[in-house]
Amino acid sequence: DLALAPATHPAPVPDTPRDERARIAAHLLEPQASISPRYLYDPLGCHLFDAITELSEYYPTRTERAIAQQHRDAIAAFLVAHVGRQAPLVDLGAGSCGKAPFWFGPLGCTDYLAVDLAREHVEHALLGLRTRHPGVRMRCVALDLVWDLPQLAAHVERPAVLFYPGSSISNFEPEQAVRLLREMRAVARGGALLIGVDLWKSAAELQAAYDDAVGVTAAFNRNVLQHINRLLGADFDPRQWQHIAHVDGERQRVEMRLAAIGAQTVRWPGGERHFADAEYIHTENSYKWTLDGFAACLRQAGWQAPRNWTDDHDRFALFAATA
Ligand code: AVJ
Repeated sequence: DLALAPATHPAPVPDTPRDERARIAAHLLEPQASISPRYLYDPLGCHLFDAITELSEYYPTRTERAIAQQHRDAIAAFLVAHVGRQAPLVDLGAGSCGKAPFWFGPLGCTDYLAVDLAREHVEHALLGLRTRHPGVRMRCVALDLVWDLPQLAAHVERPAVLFYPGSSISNFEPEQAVRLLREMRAVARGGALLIGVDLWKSAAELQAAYDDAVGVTAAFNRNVLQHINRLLGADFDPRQWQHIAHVDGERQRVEMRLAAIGAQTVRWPGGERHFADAEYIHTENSYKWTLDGFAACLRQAGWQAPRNWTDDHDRFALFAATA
């Protein structure tokens, strides 16, 4: 039946900038294939990450919240002593703006700047926040922290508190973390920093947190392949890839990987990559710091008087420092 014969048209070219497609393809073609963790966060990926933060095994989110609640007054006192009350609060990677409002009261915040790549997501969150905090002026700046952080300085007029929670800094190599922290210091205009940092702990705890029993993290990781399929026009079959959380004690990081279940070839317009059985794609690093190690990292980036607050098990730390 001719009507049912497959059409032989070229694969549609996806609506992704050419250089971005080239970058994604180049990383897939490296001897050690990789996908940038930024691609974990398409709309479904954002929901899956929110689900991760609810998992009993995933300690960072709830531990950070507990530290903030327990040490709110001391942390606020440290920051206010340096920047005074009513300093602008700059939320880096604001997302749903779920964490910053906790600090509006303690810091006497009247000016909130939410910074995130996903402008629409943030604008939506700000709609609800504005009615609950009528005294706080709220703005959104859409930019990529990795490449365009220095541009943020143009939006900050006076000494500010920079807020970088959730151990997002974990995704960066230590040298890159120092570079970003140095750029943050320039944005703070003599202000201060409040940053959440995940700490090194037993391999068993890390393994459980990054390979949970229900498989939410596995879904989060495999979903990156769907996202790449859309961006690149690739034909990854997520069913053929296994989630692996690899704890690297030497580098003090957890690596997320996707390992091929059986040999397979992945194709996209203009390229293809063969994967042997069990060959893996590296999708994320999550660096774990020590208290001393991160204090040294802050100082190296020019931040002064670093202080930290932790939970009873030293699982996670909130650090504050002055510019
Ligand atoms: C958002 C980078 C802090 O490393 O814990 C969670 C991302 N990956 N589970 C982390 C993540 C797998 C998360 N960060």
